[in-house]
Amino acid sequence: MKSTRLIIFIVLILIFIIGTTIVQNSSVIRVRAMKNQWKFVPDTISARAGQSVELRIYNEDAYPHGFFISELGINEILIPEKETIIHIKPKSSGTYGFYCSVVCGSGHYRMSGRLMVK
Ligand SMILES: [Cu+2]
Repeated sequence: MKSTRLIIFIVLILIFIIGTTIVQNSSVIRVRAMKNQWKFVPDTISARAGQSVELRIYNEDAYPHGFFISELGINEILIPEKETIIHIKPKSSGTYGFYCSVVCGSGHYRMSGRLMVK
């Protein structure tokens, strides 16, 4: 009976340690689509190859934008005045451009940035 409790205790400790490690390996990057400016801020973000990243992109505008990274197969709609969460895990290092993929107005074609993967 005592050994059963000890095993349960050890398993709980292991779950806690593994859970903490997973959380530390996934980083959060916050980006804003700036109101009426057709730009992402920051427009340069970075990550490590093989690392899971949670992109939290808040669209300040009252109309939708898009978030497109060709090489990673990402193309999401950024809902107006809401945060959109996108999970990425770039496998190899390099510079990946990201772009708005919804024709959103006069500044649409300059609405871009880059993801630097080391
Ligand atoms: Cu656009």
